Amino acid sequence: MAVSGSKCRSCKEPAVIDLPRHNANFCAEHLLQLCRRQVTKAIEDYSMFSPDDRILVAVSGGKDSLAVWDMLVEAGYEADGFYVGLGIGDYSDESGRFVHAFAEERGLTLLSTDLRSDFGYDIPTAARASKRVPCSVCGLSKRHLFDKAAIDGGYDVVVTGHNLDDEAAVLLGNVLHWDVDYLARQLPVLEARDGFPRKAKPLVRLTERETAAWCVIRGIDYLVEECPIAAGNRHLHHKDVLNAIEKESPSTKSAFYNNFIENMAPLLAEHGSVSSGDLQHCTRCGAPTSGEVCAFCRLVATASPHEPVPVELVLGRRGRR
Ligand code: Q46
Ligand code: ZN
Ligand code: ZN
Repeated sequence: MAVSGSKCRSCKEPAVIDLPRHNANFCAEHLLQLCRRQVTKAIEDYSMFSPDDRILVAVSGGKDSLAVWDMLVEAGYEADGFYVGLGIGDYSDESGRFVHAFAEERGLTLLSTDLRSDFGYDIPTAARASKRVPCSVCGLSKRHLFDKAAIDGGYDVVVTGHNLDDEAAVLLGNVLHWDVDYLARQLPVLEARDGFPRKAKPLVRLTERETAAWCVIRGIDYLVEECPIAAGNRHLHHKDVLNAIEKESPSTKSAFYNNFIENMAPLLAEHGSVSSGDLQHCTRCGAPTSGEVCAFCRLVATASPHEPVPVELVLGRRGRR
């Protein structure tokens, strides 16, 4: 990570990272300071939460979710973690170990659930049983379980580790398809409504390179390996496209995302505020749903009787997060 011969913009000591989008290099301490400032700005600008709020951080074992949990705890917020065991072979076993080690070493509260032990299925099996792409059943499962854990535990907000690269890639995908419903809801914070908790993404002003640097400097061990069934995920392709543009024209990525949030999102606000209709309680789990039984309970009913499918059988399929 060291940048030979270059100096930190703030203190002129040797730099450890160059950030072309800021047209500057930074030492370890000033990189941490930059990350803290950007996260504080995101929390304040978008009114994500206040110091009195109880926060539930969705943690996966990757750099972003552990970094955001670390940043919030360091800043004095009351933040607990929540981990979902997805049953994606060795990848899930490893990610669980990183999350548990992080929480134990710091004495933090970690809630967790496991799809296979608690609901009788895993992501490869659910994908096969429902004939859907893995990322679709995975996203549905995680959203439902994050929401339920937050509501049941009396948390004020669910925080996820989505960073600028993630959000810009999703935005590009939504723009390429002019998917107005998704665009209207692609915000750094979504207010609680219809029985769903508030959701916030404090890392939207940081790139994944910056969150990785945060973890290295802070001594956070995280799972470097990507999810094996993300291969072919179109968001990964969109990330590559944006990185190629960014290389030629630094700070385009942040301008693309930030100007959308500033200039376009307000125009879409009315579209996004349309209520999801008459929601009732799922007759099986009580979650808000437009039908009698929610999508998660329907997935459990389809996937849990199915014979377990090994992760190798779903490798390389296209997915959508
Ligand atoms: S874990 Fe799940 Fe991601 Fe793997 S199956 Fe797709 S959504 S890529 S964040
Ligand atoms: Zn410095
Ligand atoms: Zn349900």
